Amino acid sequence: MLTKINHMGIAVKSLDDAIPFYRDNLGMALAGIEEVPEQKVRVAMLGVGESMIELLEPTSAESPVAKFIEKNGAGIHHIAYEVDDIETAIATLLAGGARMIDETPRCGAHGTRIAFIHPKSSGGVLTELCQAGH
Ligand code: CMX
Repeated sequence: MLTKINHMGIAVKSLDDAIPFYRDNLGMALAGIEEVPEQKVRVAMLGVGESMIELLEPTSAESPVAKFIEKNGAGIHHIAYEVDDIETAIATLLAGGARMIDETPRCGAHGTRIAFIHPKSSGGVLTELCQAGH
């Protein structure tokens, strides 16, 4: 069902403050910066091998990322696995009793379709399914 780790999401207060460490100190390639209004975040994708790091900056106090930072501070927010067929993956997880935040896919960054599994169903790790855009 899962084909690889697509990205790790890291909550940051400010992309401008966070990007230089990843780009300049760790030497990752900055693939792009994009606002995802539906998720109330601005994201920067940085490449590492065949995977990505997604830095997440909240654009509103109502953003799930703003709430996460308020409670935990900046840090690892979620892991995203790539799937070939997100509808089938969601159906399989629901059939297995998992609690889905999204029972239908929604739009993620860079044309992806995404769905989140509730951390209470996945050992306290917010988990994202991610299907590449067509
Ligand atoms: N990782 C692990 N646990 C998390 C979490 C995270 N990122 N965010 C919240 N939680 C925990 C909370 O700490 C809380 O735990 P306790 O009950 O033990 O205190 C629990 O989840 C439920 O919290 P809640 O108050 O019911 O719900 P929240 O309002 O905090 O929302 C969540 C939590 C996961 C449902 C919400 O953040 C969500 O819908 N996330 C999915 C969307 C998202 O995160 N978008 C941003 C990224 C977008 C992108 O990648 O493009």
